[in-house]
Amino acid sequence: MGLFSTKPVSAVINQPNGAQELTITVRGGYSPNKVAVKVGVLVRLTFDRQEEGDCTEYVVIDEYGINQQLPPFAKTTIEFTPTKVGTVPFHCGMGMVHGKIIVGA
Ligand SMILES: [Cu+2]
Repeated sequence: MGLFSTKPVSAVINQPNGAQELTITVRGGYSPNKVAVKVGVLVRLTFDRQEEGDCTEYVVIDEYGINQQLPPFAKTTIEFTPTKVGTVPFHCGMGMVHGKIIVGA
């Protein structure tokens, strides 16, 4: 576990072009690891992966069928539109590091 994995952080997302956009740093965890979004609006998350190795090579959002490879030292963007209010967990391919997307009305 790394530098960013201990303290939960909430983040407000900007909405340029009608989308909810945020960059999440990936280095020993996700920073921020708690993200607040609105239901029914496109979410565009850019994972800025600042490390290599197996742990964070994939990011998985089971609820939206996302299992995305994150090349080391590169930015990778995923998109989905949350369809219901609640908490959507995401995690690395091994289920070792975790984050949450809090979907609100
Ligand atoms: Cu892992």
